[in-house]
Amino acid sequence: MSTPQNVAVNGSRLWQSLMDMARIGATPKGGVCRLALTDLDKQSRDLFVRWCEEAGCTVSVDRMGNIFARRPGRDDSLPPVIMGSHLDSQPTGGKYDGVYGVLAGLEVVRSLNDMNYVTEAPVEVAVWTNEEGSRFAPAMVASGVFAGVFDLDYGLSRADLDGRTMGEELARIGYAGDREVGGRRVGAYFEAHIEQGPILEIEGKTIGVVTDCQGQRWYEITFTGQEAHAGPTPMVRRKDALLGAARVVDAVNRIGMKYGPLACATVGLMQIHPNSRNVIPGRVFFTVDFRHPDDAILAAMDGELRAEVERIAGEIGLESDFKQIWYYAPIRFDESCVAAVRKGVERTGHSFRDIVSGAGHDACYLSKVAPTAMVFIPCIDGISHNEVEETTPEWVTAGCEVLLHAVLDRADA
Ligand code: HGY
Ligand code: MN
Ligand code: MN
Ligand code: MN
Repeated sequence: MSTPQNVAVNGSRLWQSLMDMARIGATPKGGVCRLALTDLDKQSRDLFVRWCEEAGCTVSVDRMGNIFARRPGRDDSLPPVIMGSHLDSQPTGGKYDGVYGVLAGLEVVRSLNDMNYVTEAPVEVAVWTNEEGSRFAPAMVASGVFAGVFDLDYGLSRADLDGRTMGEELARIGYAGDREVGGRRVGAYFEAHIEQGPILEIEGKTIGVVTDCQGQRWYEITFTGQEAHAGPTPMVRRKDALLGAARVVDAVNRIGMKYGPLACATVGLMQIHPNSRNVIPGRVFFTVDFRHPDDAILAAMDGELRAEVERIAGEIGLESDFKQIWYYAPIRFDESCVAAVRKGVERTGHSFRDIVSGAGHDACYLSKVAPTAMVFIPCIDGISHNEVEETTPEWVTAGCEVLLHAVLDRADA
């Protein structure tokens, strides 16, 4: 099937949709706070569904709240080519993380409508629930259920720090769908996303052809010592849980630096109990996020962390509860889909480079059930997971053009 001639996307329409969506959960510094399954997430979902129905799609929701907007193909029995990403954000998130992939997918549908072009296979735009893993851990849990990595009960039982589960919150916001999660054939999956790092911008490249995604390990650690009075308690008699956590934070950084420059090691969340100025902390809960593109190095980092946690807890006399709550190995994306992205780059003439994704994406799990690839565009100063996250209308348009060509290549294969 030959690709239609006048293939184009409407970049200003896409940019306007991004700005309209960014009003939902807008923060004073120009970012968004739309945590998964909050009322603001619901508002963004409702807006997306309305736009898709206006574009002639039929919309369905599965039991993990994943949304699928379907545009029929000439042969509707073929497995769909799906584009997608996520609408949930970090607490101090940006306007483009996730949203760009969702709305670039919608722009592809709108552009196919403008061209009056019907692809051979159906195309769908997907919104995956809780990609960020900020409110509910782990990240990417709903695309993980879709890919059969997690079972449905596990997904629905993920709870936030207040004990509210994803199942309860999906029902509360009206997105506990009736469709089974996954278990269906997908022709191909493409995710457009901002790079969330500095490489493309530094090298002056417009498109990142994403060949791989690094692996991750997430941990939850609880140190328990003894609350005591900050005044009369001698230093040598203390069981200070926060001292232990602080030493592990330093150890995490040392492990990251040791295995750098590709290693990433972060402590991002910490709860101190009782969190009072004049009480020696008796209990501290904190998280560790390790990443590396080489699984063996990720395993070595894991081993060093476990040894350090045990040593530090022993030195201070703390009880330690150490859990690895999430792991996925580095991902290599599908050759035929990466080739489709390359074709999009050739046809549009945009500058490009191959790139490994530092961030995790729903595409990592979709790659287990469908040929999958990603398209990156630069973001200003490589900053993301920050309210100042920014990109340009030119880059947004370029990435969507490449996405359109890649989708046509697979949907008309
Ligand atoms: O953490 C990540 O890589 C993604 O933003 N959830
Ligand atoms: Mn994202
Ligand atoms: Mn993110
Ligand atoms: Mn993602």
